[in-house]
Amino acid sequence: MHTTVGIIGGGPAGLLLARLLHNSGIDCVVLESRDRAYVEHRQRAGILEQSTVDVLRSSGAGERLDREGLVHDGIELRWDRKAHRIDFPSLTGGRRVWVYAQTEVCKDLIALQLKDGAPLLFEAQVLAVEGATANIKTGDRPVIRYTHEGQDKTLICDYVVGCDGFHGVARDAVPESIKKTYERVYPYSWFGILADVPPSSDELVYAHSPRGFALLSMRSPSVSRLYLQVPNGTDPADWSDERIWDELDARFAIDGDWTLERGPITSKGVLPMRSFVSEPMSYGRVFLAGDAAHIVPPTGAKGLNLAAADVIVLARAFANLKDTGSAELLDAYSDTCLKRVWRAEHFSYFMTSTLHTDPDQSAFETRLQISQLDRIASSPYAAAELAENYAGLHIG
Ligand code: RFL
Ligand code: PHB
Repeated sequence: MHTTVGIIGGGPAGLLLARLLHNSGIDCVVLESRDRAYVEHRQRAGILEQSTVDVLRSSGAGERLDREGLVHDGIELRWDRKAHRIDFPSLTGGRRVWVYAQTEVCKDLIALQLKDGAPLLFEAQVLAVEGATANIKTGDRPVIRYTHEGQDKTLICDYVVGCDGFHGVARDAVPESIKKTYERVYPYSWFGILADVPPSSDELVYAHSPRGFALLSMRSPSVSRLYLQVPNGTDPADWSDERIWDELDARFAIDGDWTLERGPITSKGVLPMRSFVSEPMSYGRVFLAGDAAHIVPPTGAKGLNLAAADVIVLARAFANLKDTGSAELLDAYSDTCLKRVWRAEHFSYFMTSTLHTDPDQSAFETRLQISQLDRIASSPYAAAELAENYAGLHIG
């Protein structure tokens, strides 16, 4: 089998790239190791930036998002038993964010792809990418080796895009001699729950507390998504529903009128936190996009949006190659993306380290966090810096 662009991974990055290439008349094949139900139900991100919403709409995947997505104009920060709202449109020249879960983005893109898009193979496990060469101009074609329906197969590609997440194989195509990785593993995790109860706030609430961080988010007007900072290695089985609600109550507590509504918990899971970047994001005819190239801790809600931004740049570069014969944009792909990636890495690190309590944290460091939060509440410039980063920067 031969294709122009072989895409490894059918998460948001791979599925969106396939849609954008299809719309530009460029053929591709998507190889996804999991089955369809798994990809459609994997509980992950929940916030879409304006630019992610724009690309989903313009690519034809925005219909249900426009019907069911919740538009949010701000977030609330809590600390020291106080609450402060950050208003995005007034601080960013009109930008806002959408609550629409990654599971729903994937369902919409998969439905479109199976209706009229390029081939999307589930349970196709990629073993390796072979023949990536440093020279994009040579005729050498990379080959994807994979297994499907119990057989070993090969896919010959003009280009390969690794959208196979942090644990994927595509990153191995970049030789160790030129690869540089940067990493930070955090000394805490997030314990996430879904609960059948209307969210107790119209907007997301990010809470700093002496007991650790908590986040109130949502999936719909009737489903809440909540997170608690917990020690690494926490077993969800050790947390009864009552203990979870009591801990959330304690961390969100403010002076004044506010109640956290409780309801049946339908899912529990623990998520470790990591910052990671692998440079460069391309080697010869192989490109990396999304979590395959970089990971952020979820406190800034950037993971899914970074993946979307990468594939927008990449799809534009492939379209330019098709239309003009120039590989200039493809050559610039890694540098173009890394500028935005490092900004998001910094913002995600900033949100994480400002709002969480490190197990070894000193009283001095806690006072610095409080002082930083006070500054955001008292200065429109500090608030605008947060709002711009959260609602999404235009870089690349
Ligand atoms: P994905 O979504 O990981 O998709 C990669 C896809 O590649 C497949 N795959 C392979 N296919 C074929 N052959 C192989 N050898 C393969 N190896 C892997 C996988 O099955 C998968 O379908 O990466 P992508 O597309 O780059 O999208 C990125 C986002 O998923 C990610 O940034 C965010 O979801 C991060 N993230 C969160 N971000 C937030 O902003 N808020 C969150 O609450 C949040 N929760 C999460 C998360 C990431 C998580 N992971 C990866 C551990 C919760 C979790 C559990
Ligand atoms: C979510 O709804 O899952 C969510 C929202 C905001 C974040 C992280 C996760 O920063």
